[in-house]
Amino acid sequence: LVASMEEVEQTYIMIKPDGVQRGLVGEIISRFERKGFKLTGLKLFQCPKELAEEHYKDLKSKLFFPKLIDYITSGPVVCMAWEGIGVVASARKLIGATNPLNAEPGTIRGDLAVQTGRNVVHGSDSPDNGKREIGLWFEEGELCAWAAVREPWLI
Ligand code: RTP
Repeated sequence: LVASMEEVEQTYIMIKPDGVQRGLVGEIISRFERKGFKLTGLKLFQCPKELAEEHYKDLKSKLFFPKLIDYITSGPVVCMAWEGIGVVASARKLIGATNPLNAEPGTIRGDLAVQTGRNVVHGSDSPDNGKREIGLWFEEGELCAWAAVREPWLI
């Protein structure tokens, strides 16, 4: 029943400024908690422009890049590190398609968003990017490797 360390992944999830402004923080966090993943890092944070640009550096050549940076730095975001078996792909499923109009009902974007440019949440797209992004957004001392005090129904 207990997962081996190789199966356990980390992902970086971020509630974007529209999610914070619209009061969706609790709703979004609770979806990951109820699924059974473990929260290992959490902070409200006003993102500097340089960090937003580094986070989205692969999109630098896109026409929407300046707008994306303005959006992400327009107000505080909620930075989170989540841990669990298959958490990277599973979190992307919980979040839903990038364009909220294509996101299935039941997903965060399917239930709570309309526009790609205001899609309320980010999730890492690979385990390597999960580690990279957690390293980018958190100082080491801000992360907690805690053990759940409960029977291992959920890991
Ligand atoms: P995310 O990184 O936020 O989880 O999103 P994603 O992988 O689903 O999508 P990606 O293509 O990496 O785009 C990153 C974010 O850029 C914004 N975007 N705007 N045409 C547009 O205006 C446009 N396209 C993308 C979205 O906020 C998207 O989540």
